Amino acid sequence: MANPLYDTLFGRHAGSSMPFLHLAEGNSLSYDAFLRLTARFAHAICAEGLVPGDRLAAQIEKSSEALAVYAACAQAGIVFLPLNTGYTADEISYFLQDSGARLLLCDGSRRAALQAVAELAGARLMTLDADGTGALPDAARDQPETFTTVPRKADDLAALLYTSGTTGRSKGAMLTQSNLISNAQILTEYWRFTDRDILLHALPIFHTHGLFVATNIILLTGGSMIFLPKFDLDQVIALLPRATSMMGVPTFYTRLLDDPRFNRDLVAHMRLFISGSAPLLAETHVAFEERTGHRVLERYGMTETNMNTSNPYDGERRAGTVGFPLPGVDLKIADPQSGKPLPQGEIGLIEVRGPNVFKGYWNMPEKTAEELRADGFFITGDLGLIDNQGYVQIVGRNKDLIISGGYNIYPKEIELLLDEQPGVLESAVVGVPHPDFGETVVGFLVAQKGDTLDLDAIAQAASKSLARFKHPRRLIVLDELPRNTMGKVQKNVLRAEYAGLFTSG
Ligand code: MLC
Ligand code: AMP
Repeated sequence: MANPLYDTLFGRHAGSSMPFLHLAEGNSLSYDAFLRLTARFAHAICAEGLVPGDRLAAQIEKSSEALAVYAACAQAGIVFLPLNTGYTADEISYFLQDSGARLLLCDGSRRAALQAVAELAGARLMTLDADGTGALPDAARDQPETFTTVPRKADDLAALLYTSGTTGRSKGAMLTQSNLISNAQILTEYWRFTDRDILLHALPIFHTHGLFVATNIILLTGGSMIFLPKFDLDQVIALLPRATSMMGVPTFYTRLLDDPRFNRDLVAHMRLFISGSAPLLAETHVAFEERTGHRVLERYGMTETNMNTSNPYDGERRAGTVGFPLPGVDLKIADPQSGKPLPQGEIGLIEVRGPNVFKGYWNMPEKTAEELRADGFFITGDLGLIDNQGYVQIVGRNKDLIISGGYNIYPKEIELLLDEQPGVLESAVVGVPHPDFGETVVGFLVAQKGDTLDLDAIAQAASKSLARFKHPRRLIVLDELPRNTMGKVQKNVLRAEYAGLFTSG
């Protein structure tokens, strides 16, 4: 195959009049129309001087055009670097500099804010608005509707996805064509997707879940997606009767369960509900089955590895577990110190190896070596065990990570910012349980001797440089941080003490 990713997922649909995307406005886009748009975009992107292997960074709203940018990158051999639409200009600046992206695509409303950071990083800037208009579509308008697919090898990079880092510096996970293809093939089979599937797609498309898991599976099968700009409860409830399947983060399912319109009749026809990206509480699993008669299928993945495990399609989907390692994925529970495999039933670090596992972190050989063993096992940072029937259970994290509504937040990044604020001696950021987002961010501050902290000003400073989803939902001043005898801050003590902050009373 000349370009495995493009040929496997996209090229096979050339000339197909079958629907690919059903849009919120009520119209549908066929595979063929989507591929013609893709070709025009590929021409317009190459006309900006990008060559195979270059990175294209995109901070754009979800739309069929935004998805066509992903396809155009695949066709032109360009590395796709999607960015959370919530990121501030400060955050974008880092991603551009680190990746050396040649082009930044952004929404027209952000052009003024991002022009300077693009220039600083030596990237060109083009706009693509949520309604599909902008400089890129303008440049693509008169371009040919076919594009000669650029040859690529299975081991070539397809995408660079940034994950937050424990030191505060984000790391670009390098995903190859074969990482994406192999995972899409395995999941399609495991979850029995076919061309008859209509997937309700309400996830963002700047992360693995919405971009690769959901979209690549549909592309591989030739099914279609009800492609919604975001998760809007009313819209999802209105459109579920037209879908066969849905993928979501746990917040989707708890929000649906909070609404009495979400009942057995509404979803009696559905084939499959899948959950991932954050733990689905066993009580949500049980409540979901009681309400709908469906058992949510929970799976476990990461940006660096795509999907690793899944509950079975036919067998028991067990609440509180993430199922079995997928075919082709080796999973071991290792001793955190020695890395040696632990006996069944013991808790240790989850390590995975397989065709799904990424190639390493962009320009960070030391970080790569720390997390990716020479024998191919990736140290996930998740703590888990394998039960006596082979189900994997995630019991915690060995990494200081907060997952809020499916978005990852590394406390260090916020602590560094809080520590810089006037009067702050030190800070600790932890995740506490939250009824909607699963976990949410709380910042604990200690003032310098004799200082009184201006919490409004501190919150304001955080909001200037951090995406909204990372903002502490509460700032709490303490006389001192709890420490163990080694002097290490005991975040577990803070988490336990403030566990009821958002969930009780
Ligand atoms: C939005 N906000 C969030 C947030 N999302 N805050 C914390 N955590 C989040 N996840 C902000 C909004 O900006 C808003 O700010 C306020 O919180 C409330 O907004 P909302 O209207 O309630 O939020 P909404 O827009 O509905 O978004 C919530 C959500 C969304 C859960 C639908 O976050 C979402 O789609 N999450 C999915 C994330 C995802 O795809 N993760 C996959 C990662 S891949 P204000 O200013 O109004 O207060 C991965 C690998 C794998 O992990 O295994 O899949
Ligand atoms: P990300 O870096 O955004 O790809 O997030 C990956 C992390 O999400 C994993 O390391 C896990 O901690 C978490 N995660 C993903 N799926 C699940 C799940 N089903 N249950 C618990 N945690 C999950």
